[in-house]
Amino acid sequence: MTEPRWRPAYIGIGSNLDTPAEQVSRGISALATIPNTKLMLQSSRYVSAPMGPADQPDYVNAVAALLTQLQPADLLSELQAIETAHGRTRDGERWGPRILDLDLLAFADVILAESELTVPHPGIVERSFVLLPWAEIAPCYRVPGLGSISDLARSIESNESPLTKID
Ligand code: A4P
Ligand code: MG
Repeated sequence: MTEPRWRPAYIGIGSNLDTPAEQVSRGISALATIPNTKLMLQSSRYVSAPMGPADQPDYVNAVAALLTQLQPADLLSELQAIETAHGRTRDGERWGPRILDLDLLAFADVILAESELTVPHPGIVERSFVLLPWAEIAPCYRVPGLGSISDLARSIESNESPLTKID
């Protein structure tokens, strides 16, 4: 279901398998093909050590800003279809390695707390690999219930393991 107004949505892109930097770029290109949706901005790509199980390769992450006429659940379905088309399987361990992970970080001023879709994404506040790229493209966006991206990014910068910008 679509509606006339265009609302912002922010997508976290991550990969740590099969040339992750390229997977992230391909994932971002695929976002531009979602119906009734425009890719507005994309951050640089960053490398970081894995959060969670340490016996997996480093991750490459980025954040993209969309404008969409889709409902949040329909946008999530589109993201999952892109993950599957890019070879993502869902039988791995929690926080285990993956070819392409597309998380819906936030959707306009929407707050949802369902297992199929929780927005804002619950991991935002402790993840520098989300907040630092997001701050590049949307520092003034206020995450519903949490505050501005620039404030959230500033509060995590000092106590998190480093990110390396690759472009
Ligand atoms: N779901 C609920 N809310 C959302 C949302 N906002 N966005 C549901 C996306 N999905 C959402 O997702 C599991 C279920 O969550 C879906 O069925 C969906 O309906 P998934 O993508 O299959 O599972 P996952 O990604 O393995 O789990 P999870 O807990 O989302 O993992 P994360 O949080 O994505 O973490 N380290 C670094 N450095 N960089 C990373 O990107 N990523 C992870 C994965 C671990 N360590 C990392 C990184
Ligand atoms: Mg995920």
